[in-house]
Amino acid sequence: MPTETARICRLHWGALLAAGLFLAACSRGSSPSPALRVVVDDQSLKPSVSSTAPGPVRFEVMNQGALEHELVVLRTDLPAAGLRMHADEDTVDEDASGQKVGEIEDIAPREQKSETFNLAAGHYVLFCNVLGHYHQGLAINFEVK
Ligand SMILES: [Cu+2]
Repeated sequence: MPTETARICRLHWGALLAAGLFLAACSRGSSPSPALRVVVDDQSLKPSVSSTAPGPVRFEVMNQGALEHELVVLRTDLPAAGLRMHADEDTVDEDASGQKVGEIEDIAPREQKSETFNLAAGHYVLFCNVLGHYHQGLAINFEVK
């Protein structure tokens, strides 16, 4: 029954192809951007881990405070407590302090916002640059290595 054999062969090839696509999808899925949860409230900004590997990192920022916040991802040689301030002393001078890699703005209370940023190895500071919030403690060191 040559036609039946051919049909079964096609089925097998179909199954193999499907399995191959599935494996390809799985191997892609096995190395997704690692998620980094960051909880912000009105006195602190806390990432779920203090370091991560270089590459794309998905920041999932949850605002548990009563005020609106933001997340700035700054690559810098400065420590979290030593960023350069604008003359008003209420906001960080981002350009003078380092290189901004990403920012998630306008995160309302109880809101979660997510974005993926590509991080090279180095020292970073994660902070909120809403007026006065840096001095309220919303800044923390973060390492990519
Ligand atoms: Cu803030």
